[in-house]
Amino acid sequence: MSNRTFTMVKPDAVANGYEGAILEKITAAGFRLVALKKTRLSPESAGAFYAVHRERPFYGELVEFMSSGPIIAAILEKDNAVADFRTLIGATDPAKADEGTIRKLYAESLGRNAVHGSDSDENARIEGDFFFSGLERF
Ligand code: DAT
Ligand code: MG
Repeated sequence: MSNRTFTMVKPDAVANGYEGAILEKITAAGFRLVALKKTRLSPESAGAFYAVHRERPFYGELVEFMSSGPIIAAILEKDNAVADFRTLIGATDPAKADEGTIRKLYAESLGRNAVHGSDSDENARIEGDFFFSGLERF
């Protein structure tokens, strides 16, 4: 089991002014920031990042949303990082997310759900590599 995961604060949460509150919740939960940047995805790069979902009916909406404004990307480190971070963010649909989770607190809707969290160690590595070079990790 790897001790790293990858996250994005999505365009809705950045636009709504929650980036600081979300990063505070992440570090307060014991995750160390290995790498961190504010950036913006082009439609092409958002489409590539979410290519696994390209046959899903919401893919076009997802790509449009994820390229609609700046995001925060980060690699996080903690024991059991992938599973513990999924617990911290809550269910994909904020209406179904547990009280106190980041999506419950800060997400707008199923499609605009404030944060991304990797779903496996392998995807955490692939997604971190998508955004960060080795020299950007500390
Ligand atoms: P998660 O982000 O919890 O890993 P996912 O990988 O199944 O969820 O989907 C990726 C993103 O796509 C999700 O964060 C929000 C969006 N999405 C998922 N299901 C959706 C749906 N039924 N309608 C609209 N957007 C959806
Ligand atoms: Mg996912």
